[in-house]
Amino acid sequence: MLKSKNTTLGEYIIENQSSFQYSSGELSKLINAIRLAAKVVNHEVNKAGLIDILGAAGDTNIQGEDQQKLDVLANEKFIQTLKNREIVCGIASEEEDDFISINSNDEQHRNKYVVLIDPLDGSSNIDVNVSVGTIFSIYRRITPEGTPVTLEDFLQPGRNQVAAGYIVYGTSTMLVYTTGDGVNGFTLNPAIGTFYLSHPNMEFPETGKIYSVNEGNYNHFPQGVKDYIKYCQKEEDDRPYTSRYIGSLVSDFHRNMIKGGIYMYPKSSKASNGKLRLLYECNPMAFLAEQANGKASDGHTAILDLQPTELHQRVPFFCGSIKMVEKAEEFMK
Ligand code: P6P
Repeated sequence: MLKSKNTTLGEYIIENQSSFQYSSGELSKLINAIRLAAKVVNHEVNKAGLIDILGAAGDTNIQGEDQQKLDVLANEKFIQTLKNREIVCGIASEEEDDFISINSNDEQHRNKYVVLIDPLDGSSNIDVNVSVGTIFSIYRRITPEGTPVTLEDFLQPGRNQVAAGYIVYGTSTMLVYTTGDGVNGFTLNPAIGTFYLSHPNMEFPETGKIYSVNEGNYNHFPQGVKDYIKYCQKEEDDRPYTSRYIGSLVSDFHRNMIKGGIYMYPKSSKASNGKLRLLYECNPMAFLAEQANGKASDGHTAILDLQPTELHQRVPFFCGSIKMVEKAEEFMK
C-alpha cells in the first residue's frame, strides 16, 4: 500500500480501497465526504476569532451544554456533506437529539453505512483559541437495505465499526483515521487544501510518562482512580509522570498516541458514568487506540465490547498506552 510521505489522502483512499475487503467504493466516497467537510470546518475554526461566530448560539444540545456557534456550524456542515453525497442511510450526532434517517428517496435506503459524529469536540476551548476536533465513527447498517434505518443500526458494539477517526484543528489540521488496517495521519496543507500522509502507521508507545485527567474532580473519583493518580505522582522508578490535560479529548489523545500516555475520564460522585459519550467519542477513539496497539476500557471492560443501550449514553473512559491502562485497571480492581 502507498505509504510515502508525499502521498495525498485522495491517492491513499484509492490505494486503500483496493485492499479493503468488500469495498464497493462507498466507504471511499464516505471518507472523501468527511475530508471535504473537514476542510470547510477547518476554514471556519481558523477564522473564528475574526468574525462574529464565537460564543454560544443561544441554544443548548441534548447534553444540556451551551451550543457554541461553531458547534452548530460544524454539525450542519458534516450532515449536509454526508446527505448531499448520498452515501449514508443514517447519521447520529452529539448535537442532534435523535438520529437522522436519510430517506429522501428509495435509492437512499440502498446506502449501507451509518455515521456517528461529535462534530466539534472540546468546543468550550474555541473562545480561548485552544485546539478542538471532530470525531467520526462508521458502521455498516444491520437492518435490511431498502428500509429506513432504526436505532438498532446505531446501537452496535464498537467492535463492529468499519472505520473511525478524528480531525484535530490544532497548530496544523490533521485527519487521523483507520479502516481496520492500522492508523494513518494526514496533515492539511492549507495553501492548496490537500491532506498529505505525514504520520503513517501511528502507534501508541507501549508505555509513557503522561497522564491526562481533570484533577479538579479528584475528591469525587473512586478510590482506585485516586490511588492510580497518586501512583503517577510518586517519586520513584520512572515517576513522577507529567500531567497534561488540554480539555479537548482529540488533542490529549493525539499527543498521547505520539508521545505515550493515558487519558482518563472516570466516573465520579458527580457523574456516575463519567462524561464522555460511548457512541461518538469513546468507540471511535477506542477503535483507533486498539488499531494503534493501545488500549481503551471503562476501567474493567474493553470499550469496543460494550453493548450500547442509548444513543447519548456516557461511559467511564481510560485510553492510551497499553501498560498504563493496564496499571490503572489494576488499581481499580
Ligand atoms: P472537563 C470536551 O467537552 C470533552 O468532551 C472532551 O473533549 C474533554 O476531554 C472533556 O470533555 C473535558 O471535560 O469536565 O474536564 O472539562
